[in-house]
Amino acid sequence: MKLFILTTLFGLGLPQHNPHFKDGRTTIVHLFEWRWSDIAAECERFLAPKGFGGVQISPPNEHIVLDNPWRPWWQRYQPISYNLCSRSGSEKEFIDMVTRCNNVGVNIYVDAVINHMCGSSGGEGNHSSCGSWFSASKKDFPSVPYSAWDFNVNKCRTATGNIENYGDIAQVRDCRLVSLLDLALEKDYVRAKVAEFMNKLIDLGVAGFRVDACKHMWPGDLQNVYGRLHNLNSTWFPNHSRPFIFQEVIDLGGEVISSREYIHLGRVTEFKYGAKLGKVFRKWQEEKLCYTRTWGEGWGFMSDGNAIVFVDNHDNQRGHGAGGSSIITFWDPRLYKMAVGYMLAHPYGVARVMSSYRWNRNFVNGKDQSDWLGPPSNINGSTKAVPLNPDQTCGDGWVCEHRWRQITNMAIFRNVVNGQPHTNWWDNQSNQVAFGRGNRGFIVFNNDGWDLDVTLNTGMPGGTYCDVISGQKDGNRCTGKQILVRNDGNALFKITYTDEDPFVAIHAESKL
Ligand code: AAO
Repeated sequence: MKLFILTTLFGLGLPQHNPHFKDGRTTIVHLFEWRWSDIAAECERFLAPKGFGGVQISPPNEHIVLDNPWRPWWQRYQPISYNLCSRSGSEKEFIDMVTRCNNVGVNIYVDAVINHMCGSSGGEGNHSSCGSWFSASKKDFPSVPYSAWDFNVNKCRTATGNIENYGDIAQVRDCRLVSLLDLALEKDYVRAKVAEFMNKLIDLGVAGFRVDACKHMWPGDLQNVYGRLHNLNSTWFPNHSRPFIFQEVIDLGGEVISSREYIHLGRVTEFKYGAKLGKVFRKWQEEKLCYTRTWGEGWGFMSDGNAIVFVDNHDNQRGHGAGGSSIITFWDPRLYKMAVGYMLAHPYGVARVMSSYRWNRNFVNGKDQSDWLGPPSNINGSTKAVPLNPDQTCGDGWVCEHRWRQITNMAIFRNVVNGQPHTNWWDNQSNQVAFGRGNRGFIVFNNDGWDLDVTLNTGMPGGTYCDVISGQKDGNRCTGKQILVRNDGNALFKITYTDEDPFVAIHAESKL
């Protein structure tokens, strides 16, 4: 417990580890491929009222535009310049989004692609989101400007110039990741250009960055770039606030580069989290939910104050990146709601919820041939708006997991129990578990193939509480299950294994 408090304080104590959430909010949502105008509206109409802390947005800078395959989502991971016009919108729309989200207390975190520019076979011309000319073969990007001098060429020792062996540290950092032209971040000029781009965003009001592909950059180079960053805009953040930095480093163990090399610089993506949680909820390899009593550092994850956690991300929900087939996504909604519910109930890490779009999957020999398909789009390739259905879910192929009642309500749960310890653990030595968060919240899961019917000590004050999974509190009644907590804190829970959602959660603000 002491260790928990210490690491939490330590983590938040490091300046670039603090997400600067407002008003006790705790959760980030990745609105993958959303347009800026839709995000601005979503901040005002949904994210702020429901207590979400911030949005991770897709890369806002100019990117390549590809015809073959047609407008893949991943074209945005191929920068052409640092102009702020992308598939999600113009600079004007970007500024409007940041302003409107900040004004309602929702932070914006930018996905910063600073390791590379476009692929080496990206051609020459104006196939870019703002129409800027570039030449991949000449490594010429006049809109930055970068020229051939600004890329790692002679430093890379592989015959192809690409990363061929993840066991060779220098190769991973000095050669091209999937042929993407690798910026020479050791050069003062490149560092200055990258920092100028990030500072422009900071000055406009963003709260921080998801830094893409950090494994492929030397920690010292990143430290130099981060050291050049401005403090956050004091219109919306306290004076002297440092930008929140969370770094994408895929470390499932067993590779020469470890996430530990980056934790002094900012938080790091804990990829083991979703990979393991997937195995637990799928009951693969003898995993059981009861083993998660020690979830967090006890499972070999990085320390709490350094971690950003997620059940799936935009890569591994479609077979890119890492984690493999254990990753649970919206395609398995029942398991997904439980896994996200577990993450949001548990105190470990800064949590990020994924918000996706549907695509037509096409598996051939276990591999999805359509994993490249971009967001719902119009004939001309422009991204579609996110329309709302009468029941407040999203239409036109946008999944909006963050609007699923169970997930929204668990994001609220996380806010209500913020700062409370993990308490009152119970398990049946199988896949039925329960735990509390001090006297502010309690959650019970039944992922076994039989019913749960048990009286548990919730640690909560006596009273009648609304389950926020099967429904929620609506005035002075519950729209779903009702849980009676006796004055001694005990309550009877019944969850049949056929329940639509076999878990129950109550918290201080769901009390009648
Ligand atoms: C596209 C095409 C390429 C083409 C390129 C250039 O697909 O064929 O060559 O354009 O023309 C995204 C897409 C890419 C796309 C790229 C650019 O995913 O398909 O390439 O945009 O448009 C590595 C990196 C990690 C990266 C991940 C995808 O370390 O940083 O690959 N993620 C980020 C973004 C991602 C983006 C980029 C980076 C590039 O989130 O969306 O790419 O900006 C091991 C290593 C990992 C490595 C994976 C790659 O993982 O550890 O570091 O990730 O391999 O597969 C087990 C192991 C695990 C291993 C895993 C592999 O689980 O335990 O360690 O297997 O599956």
